[in-house]
Amino acid sequence: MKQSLPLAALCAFASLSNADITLKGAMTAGARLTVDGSITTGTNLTMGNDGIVWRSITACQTVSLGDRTLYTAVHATTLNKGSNVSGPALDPVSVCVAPDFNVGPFTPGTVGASVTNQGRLVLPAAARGDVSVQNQSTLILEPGLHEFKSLNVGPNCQIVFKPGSNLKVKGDFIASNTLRLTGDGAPYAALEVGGKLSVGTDAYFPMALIVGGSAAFTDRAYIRNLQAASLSLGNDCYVAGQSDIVLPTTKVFDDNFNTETSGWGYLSNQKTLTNWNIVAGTIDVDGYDDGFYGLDPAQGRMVDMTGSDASGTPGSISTKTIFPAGSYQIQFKLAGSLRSEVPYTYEVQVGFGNFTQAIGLTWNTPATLRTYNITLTKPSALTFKSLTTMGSYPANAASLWLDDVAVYKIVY
Ligand SMILES: [Ca+2]
Ligand SMILES: [Ca+2]
Repeated sequence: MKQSLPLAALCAFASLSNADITLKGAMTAGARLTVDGSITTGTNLTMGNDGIVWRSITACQTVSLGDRTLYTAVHATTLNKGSNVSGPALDPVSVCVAPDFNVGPFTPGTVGASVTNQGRLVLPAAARGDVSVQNQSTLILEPGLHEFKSLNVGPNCQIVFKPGSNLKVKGDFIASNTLRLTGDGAPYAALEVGGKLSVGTDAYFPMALIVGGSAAFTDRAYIRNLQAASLSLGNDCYVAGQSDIVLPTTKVFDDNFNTETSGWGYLSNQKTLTNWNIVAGTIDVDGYDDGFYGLDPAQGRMVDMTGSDASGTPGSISTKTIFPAGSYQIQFKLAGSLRSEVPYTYEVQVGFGNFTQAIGLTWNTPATLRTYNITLTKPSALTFKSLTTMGSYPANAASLWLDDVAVYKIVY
């Protein structure tokens, strides 16, 4: 018997399975951009430091990558790289065809709609004029095609897409900070903008997006598949893809500290660890299971980066493993001191080859995973060093908690 998938299901799959950026013109991005898929631009591409592009970069002109960028392939006329950039040599293109795609047609209406401050409006699918959504408001789109002449959105708003709802904006779509496109239909919705798209910080756009004009997102945008005339991204943006993309990495180091028993116990002042040398001061290993009330049971045991002696010498640890030169991704979790009796901000520095990064966290910050991409130019250990020296006990016997340290070798 022959089976067929409904078209809607096919389209939904297509919109979820790509995390690609396709531009007729240029793209610029700030620091720490992650793209799960590929980037294709008709002219130049410029990325800031610490970016990752998991699939290929294709540009009809120059590609400029900041320090410590990771990429898997670049096809362009010219490749400029910052320091410690990981990836294969430029694969030059001599003839390049700029991407092309069509937006519209659009058939908006003339009667607009507006949601006033802190309001909530449910809109049936229809052709409309200019639509505005003011501060802290919610616009709910019923199933069907919504066609607006333009769309303006104030800060801290959300647009809820019911399943089967799609949105076309003939003119510009302008939004302030913290706009979330949510609802069960959002990941599957088609969103088209004929004019320009300009969005503030902390945008969440989980659907495929087509923009006839320029697209601009400020810091911390989350977007999926995007086609536009050109694109500008701030810092810390993420172009998300399907969850099953296999990262080109091999795990070469992994330590969750859960089996540490040497000197085990509440306030242990430990001087040895299985996989690490303690190169300055002392550290503590504690967990919820020894009665350390602030810790998350799910983390098992963790390392407090400063021991418990009243001298308060900040701890410093270094992997016994020396990693050969090459490209790596390191991951680890850091939490605040989690001790309300010492409610301070502590700072820990991670070091790997020429790379160092100081991280300061307030006392009540939960354990958060951090990821960095680093190229070693010479064999190196991974180090964590407590930077904070506090005046007197017990404040000088606390630091950040370290857990779940992993090192991945990048494999091309
Ligand atoms: Ca642990
Ligand atoms: Ca301590």
